[in-house]
Order: sequence, then C-alpha cells, then structure tokens
Amino acid sequence: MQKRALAIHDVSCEGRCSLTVALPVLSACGIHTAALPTALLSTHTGEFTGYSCLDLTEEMRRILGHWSTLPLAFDGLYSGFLGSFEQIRLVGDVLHTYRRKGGLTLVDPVMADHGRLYATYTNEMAGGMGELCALADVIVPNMTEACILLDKPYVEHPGEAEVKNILEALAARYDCGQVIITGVHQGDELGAAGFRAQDGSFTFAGAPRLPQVFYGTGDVFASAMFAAMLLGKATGEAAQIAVDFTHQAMLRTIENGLPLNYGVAFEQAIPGLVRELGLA
Ligand code: PXL
Repeated sequence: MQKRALAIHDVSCEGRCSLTVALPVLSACGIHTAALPTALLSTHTGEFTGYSCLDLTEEMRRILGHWSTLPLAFDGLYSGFLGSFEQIRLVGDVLHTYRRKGGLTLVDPVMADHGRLYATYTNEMAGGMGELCALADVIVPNMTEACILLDKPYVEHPGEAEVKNILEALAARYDCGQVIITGVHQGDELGAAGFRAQDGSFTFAGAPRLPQVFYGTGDVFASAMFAAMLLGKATGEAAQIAVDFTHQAMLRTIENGLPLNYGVAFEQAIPGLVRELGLA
C-alpha cells in the first residue's frame, strides 16, 4: 500500500527549505504527500533580509474546515516551521486527529539555529514548541533547539557525554520514543546523534565534515529521515541514509558553485536517496 503523509511547513518561495524540500523528497520516495502550509514567504528568514511573510493561520482553519468533511488519515505526519503562536494548538489538533493507527509523527521543532531564535519566532512560540514535541514519536532538533527545549544555555559543540545527557533529557521531558539531534560534531564527522527510549540505545550517523556553513540542511535531513522511517527503516539506518543524502547535496552545491544562502542542491542527490531506499 502506498504510504500517505502530511507535511506541515511554510512555503519559502526561494531558498530551498521547508515545503519546497519536503514535498519533492517525499514524492520521489513514492509517498503520497499532502501539504498544510503555515506561512508564505518570499525567501527563508535565515540568510536574507527584506523578505515578505504572510501568516496563514486563518487559511489553515479554512483548509481544516474543508478537510473535516473528507475521509482523510495519514500514515505519517511531519511538522516544521510555524507562522504564529496560535498554530501550535492548531497543528497539535491536526497531529492528533489525522494520524492513522500505528502512524508515525515526526516533529522538527524549527525555531532557531547557531544559538539564536529565527527572526519571526517569539519566546512564546519557542515555549509552545515543546507541546508539539510531546505529541511526537520522533523529534529532530538541532543543538540550539535542543537547548531551548531543555531551558538550558546554548552549548555549541558539547562532548559525547553531554550530547547523550541532552538526548536522554529530551526523551524524558517530552516523552518521545526517539530523539535525533542534528549538526553534531564527532571527530572529523558531522552528523546526527540519536537516542531510543525503548532500549536506552544511542546512535551516531555521520559523514565527513566540510568547511563551509550550509543553509537548509536540517530540512533536507529531516525530510529524508521521515521518508526512510515511513518506509520501514529502523531509526539508526534511516538517520545514516538521511545524513548521506544531506552530505551528497552539500557536495553537489559546492560543485555547482552556488551561493550557500539558496540552500543545498538536494535535487541532484535524489537519485542516490531513492537507490539507498531500494526503490530503484
Ligand atoms: O529551514 C528552516 C526554516 C524554514 N522556514 C523558514 C525559515 C527557516 C530557517 O531559517 O526561515 C521560513
């Protein structure tokens, strides 16, 4: 049976993040994907100034009003960047209502990076993100988001023992079966550190660290991770597939000589992802 997913993110018209990454990645993996857009922006807010931003909270209510008349349910729900504080409750209701029995909920608590909240996020919104994490099977914060979720001062590159403490603390506080922290350094590698509450096991999926600072890699990673898990891969394997996909996208970006604020060339890494997942 074809898997059915719902992706809840903004549309950043230019800059390769959120829905313009999630939809093509999930579709290429053979997953029937519906979209619930949270905001419409001219670009992402990370590396641009002067962008336009339309909060779609009211339109989401209209979309959900219509959906309530349809027989909709999803095997996988994946949320990310939100456009307003009110959307936390709204998205929480969606995660609750539209999840099929045995389904997978992945929450990316998108709100900050490099020790700072994104420009459109308030402290109130950041506080509310925890409520969504509490509804998830899997959360995939970066280190800044992990520290915010634990009310902890930001640590840029914690050691291995500290990463394990943070993973365990997140799983306990938000009652998540699996926690994956992205952007973790381990030796010469950059990757994703994971914890599985069921058996208390830790994982690390890495790839050689590149000197450049890329944009939008969190969404590329999370989209591939979500796709792999939805297609039945265990967390450790899914994380490695997603790290490799992200690494390939970064390499393609450099080869293409593109400015890094326009995101990574994940499009050209899709054939490799599809092969890794055994789909072609
Ligand atoms: O990649 C996360 C993200 C998603 N959407 C918007 C953003 C960001 C990060 O900056 O600005 C609009």
